[in-house]
Amino acid sequence: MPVILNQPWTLLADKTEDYAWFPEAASTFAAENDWLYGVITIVCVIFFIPIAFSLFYFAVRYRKPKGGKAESNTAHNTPLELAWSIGPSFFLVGMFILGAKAYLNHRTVPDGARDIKVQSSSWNWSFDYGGGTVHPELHIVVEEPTKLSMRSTDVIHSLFVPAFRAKKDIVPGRYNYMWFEPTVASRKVSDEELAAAKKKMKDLGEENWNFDELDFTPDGYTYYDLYCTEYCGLNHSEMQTVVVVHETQEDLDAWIKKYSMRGENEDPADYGRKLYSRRGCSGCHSLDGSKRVGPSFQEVFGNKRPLTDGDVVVADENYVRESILYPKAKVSAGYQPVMPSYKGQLTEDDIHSLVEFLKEVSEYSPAEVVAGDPESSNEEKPAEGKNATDTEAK
Ligand code: HEC
Ligand SMILES: [Cu+2]
Repeated sequence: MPVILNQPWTLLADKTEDYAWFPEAASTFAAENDWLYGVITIVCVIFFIPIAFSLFYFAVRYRKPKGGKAESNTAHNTPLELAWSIGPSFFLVGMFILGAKAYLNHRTVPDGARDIKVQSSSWNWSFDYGGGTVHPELHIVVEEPTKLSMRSTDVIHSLFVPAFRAKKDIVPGRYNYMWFEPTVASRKVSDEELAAAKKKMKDLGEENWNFDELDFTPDGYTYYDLYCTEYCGLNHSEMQTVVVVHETQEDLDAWIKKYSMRGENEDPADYGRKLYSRRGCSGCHSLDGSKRVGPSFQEVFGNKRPLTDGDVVVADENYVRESILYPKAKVSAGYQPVMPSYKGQLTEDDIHSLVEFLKEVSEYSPAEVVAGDPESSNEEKPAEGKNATDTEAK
């Protein structure tokens, strides 16, 4: 028998979470924040109802018929005025004190908090765990205070983890920080469940992991949402990632190690593909030829690229390297110079892997200059011809 007939309340129980006042509470801030929010809401309602009611009541009660003569005003009622000024101010001062205490708690990082460097850019998050490990997911340890040292490379972003009740703006040109202490660890899903999900993603041909559909990460951990809550341009709503809370420091260290660098026998192009999604290139560069904020990688390597200053260059290894380290040195025609520099953030091996990956995904079309250069000649062969055979061989 379907559950709904057998035990209808279980259906409701499953749903209550969806309609709850607040998202799940998973940090030391949550209880106090929610309580204070509740108190302030109740105070507001207590005042709002009698005020709104009196407004309508008096409007009706003292209505005069058309053409009636207006009565003279009563100018003062001192006891009444004192009562309605002093009475509510107690509530206001009380709310201020409670709010200020909570705010100071949010701003006072406890000693010994683990420091993670956060870089935000339109529309990516990257978390630096030290030792060259950078990843778009935030991974921390349960019951350990964590500090985020945050900066933005372009516009104002704001980091928000609803389950932690923690949120802070990130302003370009200065560091900002926040902290929190998670109280509920992520769960690890079974290997079978993870394998099934991986297969499904592969069958669907998903380029990236589909977080809307799956409530765990590609490493099999359940997660909390983290997103940008400051409108920061076109794809602002997609500037989201996840927080995974590890049970132990050892578990986190193992995870960090897994992402620290290219595996010993790992093919550079395969690793480049990982960096492509891990380091945020995928937010601006597609692989299927469609134009995002930047040109599709399908059309880059080996092709003639028109620049905004009218020059045309062939996208060889050095050009790609320069584009990654000094994106503003040569700007592709038809695009804004908004790519962040990855100088100091990618190792030479990372760049090499990205170059190999670009070679793999690029479609070589010697006949045309992709963004349309009026003087493009159809005969001239680009210097980097190797890629042509690469692509044809497939
Ligand atoms: C915020 C969006 C953004 C991100 C993130 C980004 N790029 Fe770009 N990229 C652009 C834009 C826009 C251009 C074109 C303008 C220019 O040349 O600077 C570009 C240009 C390039 C070019 C030159 C392409 C051409 O037309 O010849 C390469 C190569 C490149 N990016 C590689 C990367 C790699 C590798 C990453 C990740 C490590 C990355 N980009 C991340 C926006 C981005
Ligand atoms: Cu943002």
